[in-house]
Amino acid sequence: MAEFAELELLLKEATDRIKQALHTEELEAAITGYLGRKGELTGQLRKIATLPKEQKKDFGQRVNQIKDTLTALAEARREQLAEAEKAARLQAEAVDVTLPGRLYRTGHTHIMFDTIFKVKEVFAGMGYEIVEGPEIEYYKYNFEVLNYPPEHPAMDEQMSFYINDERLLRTQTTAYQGRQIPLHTIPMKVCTVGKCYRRENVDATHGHTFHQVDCFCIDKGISMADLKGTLQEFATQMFGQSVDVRFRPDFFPFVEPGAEIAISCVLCGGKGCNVCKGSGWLELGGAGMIHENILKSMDIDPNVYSGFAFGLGIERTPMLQRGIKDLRLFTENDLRFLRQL
Ligand code: FA5
Repeated sequence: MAEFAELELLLKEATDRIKQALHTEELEAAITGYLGRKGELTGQLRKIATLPKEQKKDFGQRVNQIKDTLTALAEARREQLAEAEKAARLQAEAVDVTLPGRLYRTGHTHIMFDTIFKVKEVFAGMGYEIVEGPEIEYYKYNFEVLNYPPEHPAMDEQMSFYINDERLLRTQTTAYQGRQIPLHTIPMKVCTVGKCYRRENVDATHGHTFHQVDCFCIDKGISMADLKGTLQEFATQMFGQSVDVRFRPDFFPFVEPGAEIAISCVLCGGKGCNVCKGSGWLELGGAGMIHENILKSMDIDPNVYSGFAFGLGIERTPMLQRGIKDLRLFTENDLRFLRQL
C-alpha cells in the first residue's frame, strides 16, 4: 500500500528532524512543518477521501497514532532544548565574583566653591549676615544708587553686558548695597559673595566672569580703623598670621575716602618676587567709608552714623594659596588640573 508506506516514511523523516533539531527555533519550524494546520501529516488526512472504504479507518487511525507519537517526541525535545539553552545562557551571564570590583571615581567640590565657603565662614564668624543678590541687576542698583556721576566710564556699554536699557549683568557685587540697606536696621553688617561680569580682554588675571565678596557695616562711630581691622582679620584667616594689609588712596564713587586694598605678598613675604612683580604687595580690591550721598539717599543721617564698605576679588585667593598662575584654569574643566586640588 503506497499510502501507508508514505506515512511510515513521513514518520521516520519527522522523527529524525525533531530529534536532530539543535535549538528551539529549528524544532518549532519542524513541528509546524509536520503537525501544523498546513503541515504534511495534516495533509495526509485529506487523502482519506480517495482511499477504498475498507482502508479509510486504518489509515485514519495510523495518522492519529503518528500525530500522537510526533507530538510526544516534540514535547520531550522541546524540554531538552529549553534546559540546554537556559544552561548556556546562565553560563554566558555568569558573574565571576572573584574579579576585583570596578573603581568608582568620586568627585569633589570645586576649588572656587571651597574658597567661597571659607570666605563666607570668615565673615559670618565676624557677625556678618550673608545675603544673595541677583546677577541680572538693574542699572539703577549697579550704578545709579551707588552715586556714579552720569559720565563715569564703568557704565559704558563697552565695559558691561547689557540685557536691555534697564538691566545688565552686574559688574560688581556692591550692587546689593542699595537693595540691602533699606531691609536692615542700624547697626547692620551685611556680606554677599557671587559672580560678576565685565567685558574684559580676558587674560591670566582677568575673566569676563569672576567672583567678588562685598561687605558693609553701618553704625555710630564706624571709622577707617574698623575697616582696616576687619580686612586684617580676613587676610590673617585666609592667608596666615604674617600677612599685612595696605591701604592706598583710590577712587570709587560710593566711598569717601576710598582705598585700594593690598596684602603683603604671601609668596615672598613682601621682599618682592615675580608674582608681586617685585613690589612686595598684591592687590585684592577696593574699600572706603560709605559716601554720605548714599547714606542720605537711604534716610540715614551721616552726622550720626557712618559705615565702611569693601569689595574683593575672590579668584586671587586660591591663585595665591596654590600658586595657580592663570584664572582661566578654574573654568576650563580640565580634569588634570581639577583633580590636583
Ligand atoms: C570694585 O568692583 C568695587 N565694587 C570694590 C569696592 C567695594 C570698593 C566697596 C569700595 C567699596 P574693582 O573694580 O577694583 O572694585 O574690583 C575689585 C576686585 O575684583 C579687583 O581688585 C580684582 O581682585 C577683582 N576683579 C575685578 N575685575 C576682575 C576681572 N575681570 N577678573 C577677575 N577679577 C577681577
